[in-house]
Amino acid sequence: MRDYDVECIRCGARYAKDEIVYTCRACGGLLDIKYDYAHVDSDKIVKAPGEGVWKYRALLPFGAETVPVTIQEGNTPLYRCDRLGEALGLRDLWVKHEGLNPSGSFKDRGMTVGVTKAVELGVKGVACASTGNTSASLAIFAAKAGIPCYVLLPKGKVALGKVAQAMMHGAQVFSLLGNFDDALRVVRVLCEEESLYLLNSVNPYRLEGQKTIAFEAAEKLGWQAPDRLILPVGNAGNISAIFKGFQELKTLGITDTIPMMTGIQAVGAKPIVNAFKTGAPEITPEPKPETIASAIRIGNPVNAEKALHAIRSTGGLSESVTDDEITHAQLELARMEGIGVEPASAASLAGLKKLVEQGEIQPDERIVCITTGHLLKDPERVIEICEAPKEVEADVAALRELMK
Ligand code: AN7
Repeated sequence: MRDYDVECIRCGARYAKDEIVYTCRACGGLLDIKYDYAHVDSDKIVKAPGEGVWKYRALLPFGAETVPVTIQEGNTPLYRCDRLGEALGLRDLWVKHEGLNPSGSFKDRGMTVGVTKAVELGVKGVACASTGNTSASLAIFAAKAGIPCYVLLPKGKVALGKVAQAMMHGAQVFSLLGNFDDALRVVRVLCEEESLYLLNSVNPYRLEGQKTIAFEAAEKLGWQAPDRLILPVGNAGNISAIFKGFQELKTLGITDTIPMMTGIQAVGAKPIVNAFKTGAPEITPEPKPETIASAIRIGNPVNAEKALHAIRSTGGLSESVTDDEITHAQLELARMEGIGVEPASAASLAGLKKLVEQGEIQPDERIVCITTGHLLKDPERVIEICEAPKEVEADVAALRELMK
C-alpha cells in the first residue's frame, strides 16, 4: 500500500488509513492526505501512460493492488479561447471544460477516488448533501460499485437534470426542507450515527481526485503552471484541491510556479469573497444564500480555511458576480467559443471579466478558467433568456419569411 498520512491541517494530528474520520477529533480542523514526496518518482507523473484521474495514481492514496471504481473520468479538454480572450482584452486565455466528465461535472474526479476508498473500507453505504452535481456523481459511482447511496437535496433548489441523474442511477433521494448548509449539517450527523461514508468535499479523499485538474492542465501546457487559475467557489473543495495539485507538482520539481488561485462566488452567496476582501481570518457564514447558480448556493463553505489559504498564499483574488453577469458570461462562452456550461460555471468567466475591468488582472497573463458543469444540467434559465423557437408551417416560403 502507498505510504501516506491523514493529517489535520491545524494541529497536525494523524489518523489511520482505515479510520473513518472527516475533521480532526482534537481541534475540528480539516484533514489532508500527505505523501512522502521524497519517495515519489516524478517520472511516474510526467511519463505515466493512459489518461484520466488514475493515470496519476503515483499521487493518489492507493497501492498498485487497488482496483478503482471508475467510469473513465477526467481527461477533459483544455480549449484555447482566442475569440473570448480578445473580447475581454486577454492574450492567453484557456478554458478547461469539466462539464465533459461522464456525469457532466468535475465531481466525478473526486467520486472515483472517494468511492474506491468506500469500497476499500467496506462501508455499508455512501451519502452526501448536494446542490445537485455531487449527488448525481455519487449516485453513478455507487451504482457502479453496487453499494447503497443516500442523497439529501435542498427542496426546490436543485436543477432538474441533476435530480434526474441521482434518481435514475438508483440513489435514495431526499428533498430536505432547508438549504444546502442544513442538508450538510444533517447528513454529517447521519453518517456518524449510521456508519455511512460521507462523500462531501469535507472528505479529504474527494479532493485527492479533484487535484488531478491541476495535473492535466499543467500537462496540456507542456508541464507548466498557468499564471492564474480561476473557478467558481461553493463549498470551496475544488479550489483547495487544485491548489494542492499545483503545490505537489512544484514540490516534485515538475513545475516552477503555482498559479494565482482566483475564486468567484455569486453576490448572494459570497462568504469567501467577504473574508478575502476584509482580511478576516475566517468566514462569516451567509444564513440565506441566494443565486440563480444553484450549484454554488452555499452559505457556509466547509473548506473555507483551505480555500482562503490557497487564495492568499498565491497572491490570488476573490470576487463576486451578479446573476445577470453570470447569465451574460454563459451566453458569451456558448456563442463565442461553443462551450456550453451551467450557470455556476459561467461565474468564473463573469468574475474574470470583472477583474480585468478593475485592472486586477493583466492582459498578458496565461489564464486557465475551469468550467465545472455542463449546460444540459441546468437549461431552465437558457430557455427563458434565449429567443423561443418560432413555429412555422411545413413550407419553404413560410420558413424563408421567418428567417432573419
Ligand atoms: C457546477 O453538488 O457543492 O467549491 O453539492 O456543482 O468545490 O463546492 C456543487 C458545487 C462549482 C463549487 N460548480 O465547487 C454539490 C456542490 C459546479 C458545482 C461548484 C459546484 P466547490
